[in-house]
Parts: sequence; C-alpha cells; structure tokens
Amino acid sequence: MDRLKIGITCYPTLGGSGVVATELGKLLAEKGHEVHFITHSMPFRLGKFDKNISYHEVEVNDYYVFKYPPYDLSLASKLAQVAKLEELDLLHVHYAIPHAVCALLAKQMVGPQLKVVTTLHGTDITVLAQDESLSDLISYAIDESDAVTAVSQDLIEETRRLLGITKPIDLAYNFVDKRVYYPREVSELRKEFAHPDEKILIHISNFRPVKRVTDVVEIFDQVRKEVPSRLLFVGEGPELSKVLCKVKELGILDRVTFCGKQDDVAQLLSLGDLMLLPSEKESFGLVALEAMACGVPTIASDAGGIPELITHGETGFLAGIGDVDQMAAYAKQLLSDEAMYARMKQACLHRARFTFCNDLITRQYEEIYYRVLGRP
Ligand code: GMT
Repeated sequence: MDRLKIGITCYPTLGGSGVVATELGKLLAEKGHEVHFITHSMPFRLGKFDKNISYHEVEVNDYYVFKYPPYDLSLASKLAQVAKLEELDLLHVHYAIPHAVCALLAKQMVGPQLKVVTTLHGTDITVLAQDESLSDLISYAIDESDAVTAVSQDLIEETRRLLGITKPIDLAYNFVDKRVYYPREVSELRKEFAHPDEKILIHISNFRPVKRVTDVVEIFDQVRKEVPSRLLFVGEGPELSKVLCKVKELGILDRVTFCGKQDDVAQLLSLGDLMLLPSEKESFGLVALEAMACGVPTIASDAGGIPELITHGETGFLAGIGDVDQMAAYAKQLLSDEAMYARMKQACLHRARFTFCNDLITRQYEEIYYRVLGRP
C-alpha cells in the first residue's frame, strides 16, 4: 500500500462533520498513513497520542485594523505552509465553507501536485448554498476541488438541484467505529435513570432549530401516557430554553433528564430503548447511526438522507416532518411489542456493522485519494 501524507481540516469542536473527519483521520493513521490535522483547536475526539498523527494549530492575527480577524486567510496560509513543509499529497477538507475555498487557495500557493478533496456534510449545502452571498463561492469550491464527496445520495441530489452542479460527486456515507459503538453493559447506570419497568427514550443533538427538539418533547408526552418511560436529552444549543419551557408547560419535568454535552456517547446510547430524531433537515443523521450500532432503533422524520440510513419498519420508523402523532404511534407500537423490538435491535446491529462500518468507508476514501493522485 502506498503511504499517503494527508492534511485534514474540519470544525474540530462541534458537530457530526468534525466527528467524521476526526474519526477518519484516526483510522487512516492506523492504516499507516501520515495524517496532519490543521484546525483552530485540537479536534475533541482526537484522543491518545499516535505517531502518525500531528496537529497544527491555526492562529488568527487580530491586528486592530481588522474589524473581523481573517481566520480564512490564516487557515489558507497554514494549509500551504504545512503542505510544503510536510510534502503533503492532499488536503481533505470537511464542509465547503470556508474550508474548501481555503484549501484551493493553498493549492494555488503550493502547486497543482497538491490535491484537494472536499466532503459536503449537509448544512453547507442545504442552508448556506441558499444564501446568495455564498452560493457562487460554494459552486466554485465544488467545481475546482479534485474530488467531492457527500454523505448521502440525497445530499448529492440537493447539491445538483440548488447549485446546478454537474460534476461527479462520490457518495461516502458516515460511519461508526465498531470498536467504540456497540451495546455496552450499563445495567447499574440504568438504575440511576429509570425504574426496571420503564423505557428510556433518548435525543442527542446540538439543539438547533433544524433538529425540531420540541417535537421530541411532544412525542415523548404522548408515549409516556401509555408506556411508562423517561426521556434523556444529551447536548445543548440555542433551542434548549424553549425545550425546557415546553417540558415544564406539559408538567413532565420529573420524567426528563437534561445531561448537557457528554463525551461517552456510546454508553449513554446503550441506556436508551429508542432514539428520536424528528429533524427538519438531516443530510445523514450520524447520531441515529451511532444509536443503531448500539442496538437502539430510531423513530425519525423522513428528511434528507435519513431514509438511506434507517430502513422503515426494519431498523426504525419514519414519518413526515412534524408528524408527531405518527412518530408517537410508532414509538408506542415498538415499545409495546417485545418480539418486534428484538427483531429490530438485531437488524440495527447488523446494518450498522455491515453497511456503515469503519473499514468499508475508510477504504472508499482511500480509493478516492489514490484516484485523484493518479495512483490507482
Ligand atoms: O447536525 C448538525 O447540525 C451538525 C452538522 C455538521 O456539519 O457537523 O451535521 C451534518 O453533518 C453530519 C456528518 O456528516 C451529518 O450526519 C448530519 O446529518 C448533518 N446535519 C444536517 O444535515 C443538519
């Protein structure tokens, strides 16, 4: 195998795109590639030292004449410096804005031998490409990248529809590391959250409006009236206070736990019986895949790429965006039918392990790298 020198840029401290980029970098390093993270802070999932991984911090000059410190230029400059110094083969940048544009500028500074692979994650297209002040720049970044990947077929189609892109885009789904995401033994911990006869519903997100977190509360309120249950919220964000108000208004505060931001997500997921993901937009839904890998089915909206991840009736149930009654009905049905639940749990474990496993998707990215470098 040809050992590659790869620079990775992502949003290191938040969101699914940062998680995917960091986990991919770690897996590539394990396979013997030399990986350089070039970001403004240490990626939060980086973990222990690895001789094949380096971290290069982007420092922003905030000289007083700048109304806005030019982070994008500092990033482009750092990408070029690291690429020259370390003789990188390619830059793999996650999220179009500003990362892909910065990588293209770095390529101009270094030379055409430096290849740029851009991964689109979702809101860089479904939200930002609709902003006229950015759409031409995003199209440029996509057209000029040596390869572009997207995390679902739906996102590829949205990119074509919103930006009129005709260039081929590779599909590379989100993945989970099966050594991290598996059903954990949590019987003792579970006692702290629920009585033995109660079910645990769980929602994990950044509490942004696209996640429709108040729908989670409404679904849970219907479920708990028929199925003894508790609701666990993990994460925080702008909608948190609205969600808390809704919980109080419905008088169910004693049945809901807000855990805030947490690191050991696999352990928390293993506590859950059901994941709720009623998003307005979701290019893939990494959190539902993490739940699936822990044997937890998801009730979700049919938004974006979610139907490519969750097979309706097999690994969860899907309903229209905002259809809380239907989602609650599916949840009640599943939580009351032991045989159906056991079947679904097995289907979840199988699908996560074989369709979205780390080995498979890492290999896909490597093939893309070798292709753009002309080393098939
Ligand atoms: O979900 C978010 O708001 C975070 C966002 C991000 O950019 O980190 O997640 C997007 O990328 C994830 C990783 O590819 C996908 O699994 C999420 O579905 C996607 N979020 C949206 O499309 C809203």
